[in-house]
Amino acid sequence: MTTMRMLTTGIRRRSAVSGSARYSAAGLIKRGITGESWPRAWRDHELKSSYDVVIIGAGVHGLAAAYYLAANHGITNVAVLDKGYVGGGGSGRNTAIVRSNYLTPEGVAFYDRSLTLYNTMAGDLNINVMFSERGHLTLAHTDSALRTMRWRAEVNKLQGIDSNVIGPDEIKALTPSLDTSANTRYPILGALYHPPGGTIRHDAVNWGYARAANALGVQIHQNTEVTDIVVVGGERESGRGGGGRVTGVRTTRGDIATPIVLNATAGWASLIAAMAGVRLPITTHPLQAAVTEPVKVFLPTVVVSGSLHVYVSQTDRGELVFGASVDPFATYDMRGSLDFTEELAGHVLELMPGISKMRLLRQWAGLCDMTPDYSPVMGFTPVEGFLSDVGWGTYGFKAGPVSGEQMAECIATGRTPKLIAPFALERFTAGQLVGEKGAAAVGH
Ligand code: PYC
Repeated sequence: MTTMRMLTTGIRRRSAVSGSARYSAAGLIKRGITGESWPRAWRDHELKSSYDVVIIGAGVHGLAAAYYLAANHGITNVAVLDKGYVGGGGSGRNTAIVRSNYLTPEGVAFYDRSLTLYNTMAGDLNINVMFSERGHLTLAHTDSALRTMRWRAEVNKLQGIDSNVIGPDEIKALTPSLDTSANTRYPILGALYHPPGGTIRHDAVNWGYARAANALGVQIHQNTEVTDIVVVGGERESGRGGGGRVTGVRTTRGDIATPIVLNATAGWASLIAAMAGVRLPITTHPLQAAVTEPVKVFLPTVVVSGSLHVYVSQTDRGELVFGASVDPFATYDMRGSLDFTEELAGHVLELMPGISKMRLLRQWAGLCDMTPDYSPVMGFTPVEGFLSDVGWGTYGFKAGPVSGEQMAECIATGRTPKLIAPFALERFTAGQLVGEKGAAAVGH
């Protein structure tokens, strides 16, 4: 394996933005008084002809990987390429929910590390990420759903995660606007309650990582589309993804030589992997979301109903943000649809009939790369120097920090960290799936 070990100068944590006077409270007051504008959070650069690491995708995963490469491993000759803009893909289109109440021990440990990083992010990156640890309720409307919630609670508790099953009275006390009466089509029988879950401002997370990575010397190249990945040796032409070694990438702004390419894309992950001759077990589906007009705060928790295919939370601005399951067909199209809105509104009103007068303001969609076991594909691939951090389904945002941290370690040491070992591509041939479907936010 090509590794970056030779490039590291030992593990160290650096942050060029924390404590920087440019972003201090005094700086904020000064700018408020003088009207002076803020410095650019990240700079534009000419594309260099070579980098030690090229990361494809300037979303939370790619930016976090770049940041941790620089901050934890001293690897700064890194380019993050994106065909669009920073956080313009799934990282800016999600519903900003974070949690670690997964179903498998592997999933729980992994997402818990992400939550830990989210907890310290405001200080680490010196940016207000508006983390709101408001508690997360996954409602159960059937006996089988309740059984899954109990199962998850036990797996969670074994790993020290705060997560337990509560009944309708406790649910009502936590979230009075929910209809917990027995007179509904699908009465609420109980819920998995996960107090550490909540929401965080997704744009601030993207910008925080971008700014911090840039301050440490990483180059972020927006509007720079990768058109091919150069692999020498191997069997790329045969389409079997056998071997070979990465030597560079071709982009719409020129060619780059590099020994390491990290695929940190969402929506286009299988197309990028195919450029290196790697086949991924992924199908891509749109996921729609919607937001209402702002109203006074009344919904104190995140509410998810797998049976009704809906999750909802209220932003600090007062809007309700809703999501559902992915559209049931594979496409790269990101248009919203009236079908979705109608269905979503119907299900939300079954949960909270009191909000029937609220108006929907807008809806949007993002792309989700779904794997057969609802877990990601992380780590090395059969092509030397080509690594993957993909297959994030509808749960990619919450995994951004830990994925960046672990992929940076993987690249820097040339070894697969324990936390991501279960998510290797080989699991699909070895038959060792990490089945997380029961812990996806909604049924898919
Ligand atoms: O898995 O918690 C989740 C989630 C929320 C929105 C989409 N997925």
